[in-house]
Amino acid sequence: MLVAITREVSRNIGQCELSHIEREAIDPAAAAVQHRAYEDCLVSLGCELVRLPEEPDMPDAVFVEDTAVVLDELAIITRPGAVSRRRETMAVESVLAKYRRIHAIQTPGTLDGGDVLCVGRRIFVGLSERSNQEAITQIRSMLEPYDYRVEVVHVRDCLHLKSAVTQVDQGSLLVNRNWVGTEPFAGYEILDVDSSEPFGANSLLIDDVVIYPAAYARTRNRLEDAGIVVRPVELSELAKAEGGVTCCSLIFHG
Ligand code: CIR
Repeated sequence: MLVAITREVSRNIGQCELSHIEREAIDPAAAAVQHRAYEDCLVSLGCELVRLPEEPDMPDAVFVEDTAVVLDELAIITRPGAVSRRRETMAVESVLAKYRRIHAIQTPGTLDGGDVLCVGRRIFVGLSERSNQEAITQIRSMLEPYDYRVEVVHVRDCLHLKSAVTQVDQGSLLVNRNWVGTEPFAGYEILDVDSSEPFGANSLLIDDVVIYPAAYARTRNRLEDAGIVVRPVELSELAKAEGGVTCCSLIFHG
């Protein structure tokens, strides 16, 4: 059974961190409606939801992906790169402790889960504005005993590794080459986002279905032309907080 941890949209999401887009007014109620539809989509694909309550003083808490990395053998609680987000990990750790042995990134390491792309036994970790080499060294010592290969990937001009690259089927990755080089991903088929949709590389693969933002119709056509089954979701309001489809859940085998 798949479990999906989610967290309700903060009423103060308008005070979220922003790095690469201009601040626009965010309607928390509209964001919550979109988030609910996203959760419904997860349920329709077989996930059992564990919903954490809204946190007025944690504007970015809906983006639970950044608080942990969950593998079959263990969970790593992150130490988010943005100081304002550090307290978000506590509630997520309480849930994950029921399912996994817990490890945690220690200071001076910083890591956002959005920088960790797991493809089978290969764990690609983005060296980004949020995640540093110290955290990568810690992850390596946590995971190599379990036979994972941890690989560093440099990202530029975007928030996280998974802003630039995600998995869309067993052997294929969806990539924005302006934000990440493809050299670390030799051996995978590379699908490029449409150049007019730079934020379109963030997709969420569940079994053999890709949850994907409705806004990126051209890239979606490319995915469908490649035989990939796509479930569009409207996430325009959360996109104003620099959020995408991976960042709103933590999905793992329960
Ligand atoms: C932040 O800057 O931390 C949030 N406003 C957005 C986080 C998005 N997280 C993700 O894509 N994994």
